[in-house]
Amino acid sequence: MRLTQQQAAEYHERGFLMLESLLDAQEVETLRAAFERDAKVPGPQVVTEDGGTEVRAVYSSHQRQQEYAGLVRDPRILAPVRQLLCDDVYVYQFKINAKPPFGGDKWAWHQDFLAWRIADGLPAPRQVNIGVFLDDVTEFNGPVIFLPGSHRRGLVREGRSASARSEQHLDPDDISLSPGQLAEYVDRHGMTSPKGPAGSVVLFSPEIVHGSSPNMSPFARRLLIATYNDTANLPRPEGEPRPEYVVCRDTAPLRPLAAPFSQVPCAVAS
Ligand code: HL5
Ligand code: SIN
Ligand code: MN
Repeated sequence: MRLTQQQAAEYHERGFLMLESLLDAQEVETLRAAFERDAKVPGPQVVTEDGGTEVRAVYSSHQRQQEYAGLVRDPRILAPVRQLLCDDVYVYQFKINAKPPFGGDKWAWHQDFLAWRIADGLPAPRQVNIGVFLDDVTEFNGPVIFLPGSHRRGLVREGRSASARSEQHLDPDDISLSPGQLAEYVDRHGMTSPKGPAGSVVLFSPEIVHGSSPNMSPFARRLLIATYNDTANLPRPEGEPRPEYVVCRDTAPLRPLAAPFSQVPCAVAS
């Protein structure tokens, strides 16, 4: 379950690391079915595409679906995260970005940590994101694009824009890099988009510049993103904290399951 020294070095150097086909086809099926169920649960945790009814994102499914409660504690995922960050981590945020066929919109160029510093008073970028491919990710269905090494230059931008695209969460549109900033960053770092079969997992830094294009293909691109935070780095919101679906309140350190989530049932916490 441990990353090799070379893999850990690659994560720190490039700001992301791809683990191809970490989960098997049966597990992917289980996770997709759980998403289909969870996307039907009404509530503010479901974000729809602008002017439509299609699902753009669903938050905090790990609090409602046992497959996801298990997945975030799965040793194949939690062990590498603890290795890269520290032993005591919890899930700060959990979302599935659905990017439906023929119209899943873009996710603007941004750095996650800026969002969490502004919105939640998160002290330090002591997080690791995991992106789990629930569909095959190709050049056609809007893969996430990373600027390798951009996480090592701190935050590019300061604040958020005056108008909010969504009230439910902070959409990357509100904190996106300007065209000039992006051009300079791409000139220096280039762009790359990890692609691979469903069940692949990409670990990525909260400071790496990333974004993705709209999906004009007939294929969905459901991407699960769980963000782990160091338990010694709890958010300190200035005013009212954001809702629990977007900033998880259970900050108890997670312990890895004894076996893959598909082999050990894991009760949902709440
Ligand atoms: N939607 C997230 C939030 O916390 C922020 C984005 O990719 C993470 C920028 O509201
Ligand atoms: C995000 O960074 O939250 C969105 C990335 C994506 O789903 O393409
Ligand atoms: Mn992001």
